[in-house]
Amino acid sequence: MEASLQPSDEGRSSGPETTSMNHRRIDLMTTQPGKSSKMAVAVVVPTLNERGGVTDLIPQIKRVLNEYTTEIVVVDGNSSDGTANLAKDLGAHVIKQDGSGYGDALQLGFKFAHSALKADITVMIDGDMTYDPKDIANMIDIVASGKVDLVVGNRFADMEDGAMSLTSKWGNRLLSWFAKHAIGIRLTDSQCGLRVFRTQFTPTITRASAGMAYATEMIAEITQVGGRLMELPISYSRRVGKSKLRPVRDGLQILSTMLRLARDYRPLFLFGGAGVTLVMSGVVVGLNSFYEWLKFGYITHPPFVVLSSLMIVSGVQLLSFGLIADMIKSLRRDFRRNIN
Ligand SMILES: Nc1nc2c(ncn2[C@@H]2O[C@H](COP(=O)(O)OP(=O)(O)OP(=O)(O)O)[C@@H](O)[C@H]2O)c(=O)[nH]1
Ligand SMILES: [Mg+2]
Repeated sequence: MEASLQPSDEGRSSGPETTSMNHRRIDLMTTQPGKSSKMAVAVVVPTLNERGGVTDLIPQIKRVLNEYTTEIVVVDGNSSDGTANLAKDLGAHVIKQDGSGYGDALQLGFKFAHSALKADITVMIDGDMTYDPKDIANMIDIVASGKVDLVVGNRFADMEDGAMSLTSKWGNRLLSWFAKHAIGIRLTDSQCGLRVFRTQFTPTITRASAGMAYATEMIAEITQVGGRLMELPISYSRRVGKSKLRPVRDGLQILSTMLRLARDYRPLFLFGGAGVTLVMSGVVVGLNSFYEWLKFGYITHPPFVVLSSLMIVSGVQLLSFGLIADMIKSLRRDFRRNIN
């Protein structure tokens, strides 16, 4: 993934006096070397019937982040088990989601953290107690150091037996492999739901998909505008309550989102790769006919020649399209760079 544009400073909190948070703050390094400022942290938790998880999660977050100025934002998808009221009683801000979907909930929470809370750092974490809140502090410190803009957890580093089904494990591996090659996201665990980022990126990541594919889009959008990415080993446990993931449907949706991102951000890889594959397949299909023509002067199966020619011509066209799309992408990037 190319780092083309500088991250926007829009919406960045300018200091404690401009924020509505009024808890105790600690000094953390800002992105400007040598200058320290007080930073506020917002933890966004999407929930859909996660009463069991939220019961422990909110007190634990408060405990492990007590050194920070922390606000917890629970975005509830109209749970029927009383999650919203419980979260409110435990001291979280509760936003009720009008629409539905994991991505939609996160984007609502991020907007609230950015506009209403004016947080400097935003954390996202599932409400099902699969992630250990103790991992958050490390991630915050890395972002606060100013060297990285987004830290993503790697669940494969320390996973409890049975925390992820075999299908999900392989599905996640496949999606991460595809994200690496098609979009340039170099992560072992591109779908991990525990992340910490600088809130100033919020406007860049809040016009995206409503579903589970948002996890990939969020990383792609941040890195596309020059955000620096890092992966950190974290622990991952069995969830409390029922899963909301629909492995096949969500997996296919994530794959199709990745294809769209590849079209926009890596057209040469997508169209060029498909073009080269088609040309090579066309050559293989036509090889026998070519041999016959050379050796005997006639061809026994003319349809193979037609098919081979069609494949080679289409492949060259796809490759050319990839080159043109790549040129347009570069021009667009230069144009945006000039505007900024
Ligand atoms: N507000 C809201 N939250 C959602 C929605 N769908 C899922 N969530 C929450 O998003 C988080 C992630 O969903 P999970 O079911 O844990 O999905 P997962 O982590 O991929 O899968 P498992 O943890 O293995 O079941 C959980 O806290 C869910 O409650 C939704 O439509 N709206
Ligand atoms: Mg989960």
